[in-house]
Amino acid sequence: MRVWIFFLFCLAGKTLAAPTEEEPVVEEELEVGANPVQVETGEFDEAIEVVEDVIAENLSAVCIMPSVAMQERDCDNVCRLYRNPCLNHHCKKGKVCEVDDSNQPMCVCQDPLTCPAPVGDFEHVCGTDNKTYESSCHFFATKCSLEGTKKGHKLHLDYIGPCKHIAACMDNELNEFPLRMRDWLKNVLVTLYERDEDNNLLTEKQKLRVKKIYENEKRLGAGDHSLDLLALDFEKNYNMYIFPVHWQFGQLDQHPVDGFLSHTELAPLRAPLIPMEHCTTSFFEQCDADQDKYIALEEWANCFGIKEQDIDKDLVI
Ligand SMILES: [Ca+2]
Ligand SMILES: [Ca+2]
Repeated sequence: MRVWIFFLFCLAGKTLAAPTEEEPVVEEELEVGANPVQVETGEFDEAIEVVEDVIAENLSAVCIMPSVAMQERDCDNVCRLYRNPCLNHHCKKGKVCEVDDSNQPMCVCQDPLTCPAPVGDFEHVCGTDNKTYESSCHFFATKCSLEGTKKGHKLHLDYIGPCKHIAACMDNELNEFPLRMRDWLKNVLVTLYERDEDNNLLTEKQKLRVKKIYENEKRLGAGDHSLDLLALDFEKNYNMYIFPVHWQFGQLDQHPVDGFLSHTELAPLRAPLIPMEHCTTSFFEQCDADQDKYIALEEWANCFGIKEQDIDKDLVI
């Protein structure tokens, strides 16, 4: 349980209300973590193809001014010659932009040697090949070099941190996992609601739904609750858990938004969790009831004990 709480704090520190210079966040006040998806998505977009196009924008701002005396209005035309074609050309993780013979930008695999050296062990990641990579940059660069091969297709980022022995998950432990995760999802949403002063954490629709949970006096507050209490609360206040479970699915189902979670879409939630919660992999494997490698909304909801009649696609949005 302590591990779970630690995980929440780790995430909380990163994003929940991204600290600004004007408004320092006092970490001790945080009771639950941020939505991990918002925290980590950028690190795991291994299979998400970025449209490799050049956005011709604001040339005068990015060009190299050929002459100090040149008027700004003349700059655009002249600067096209000087503009770096890679400047607005985005490549997916593991690739970098290079210019071809005709000065056109293209994405090529990054040489792992060009990745920044990791600051510490915490930057290491473990691949599904059970190999430790120095950083996610090294991992994705390696994966890119294997593109088109069976090995490359099967290689995914498994979890954050160096590879280590992950204890087998016992059946009773597997049953506990959704109890705590469900409670956590609810608490994350309530905290987002409380902190959403700028209206950018939740949509109006989502806010209305969370408001009901927030104002419900029977709500079990965030804390280190026993599994018995969590189970009892789920039984008594089942309705409060329906939206949080749907909401998390919606946060993950982004590439593409199709009602299914791929391995990559699930990664932002799985990868930080696996080293601390040894049942994570078993849990998500079990969720994929038909074993098609994708977790459908129905499978997801079922994993968290949501009844079939309460599964609602509209709640995901
Ligand atoms: Ca999807
Ligand atoms: Ca499935």
